[in-house]
Amino acid sequence: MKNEAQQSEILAGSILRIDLNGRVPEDNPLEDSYVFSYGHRNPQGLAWDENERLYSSEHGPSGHDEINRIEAGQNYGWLAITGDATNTAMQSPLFHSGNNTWAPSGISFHNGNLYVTGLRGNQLMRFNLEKEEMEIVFSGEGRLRDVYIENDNMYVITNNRDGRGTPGEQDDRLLHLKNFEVHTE
Ligand SMILES: [Ca+2]
Repeated sequence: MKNEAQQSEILAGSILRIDLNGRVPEDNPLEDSYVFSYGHRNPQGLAWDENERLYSSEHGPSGHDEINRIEAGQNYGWLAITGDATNTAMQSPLFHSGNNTWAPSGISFHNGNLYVTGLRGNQLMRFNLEKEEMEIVFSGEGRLRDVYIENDNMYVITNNRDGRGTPGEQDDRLLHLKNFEVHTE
């Protein structure tokens, strides 16, 4: 089972691209295949920037969670490489968590930044793609599952009732963050 992510003809361990009628798009990288990229361990979130470049968040085996830029037909390394390891035939992540755990889930792009919710990390992270910096912009509400941004309004949903969290009486909740910069505990 573990080697399936390295086999581009197998759907497991892949990011798929499917048209709205369920067919394989003609310009997919592999002929007659839904596979858009492979070598993934556990992708959780996808988002596009204003130039239609695709990014993903991905859970590592223990730490080594990843943020990747996804390009057609590329191999993202699992389980041959993790963290800073490189292989000329594989793509290394833009960011990884080292020995920390982000458990990154939903992601959203806004103004040059990728916003990423964390489950076990209990935080909303902002990755500046140009400066290659990560900072925590929001925490204190437990496990966060997804983030959505529209017209300078940011929304996150908690995920404290999934059996792994410590839910409060009102969980789970949809939170409206009126100022991206504030409320870090
Ligand atoms: Ca990888």
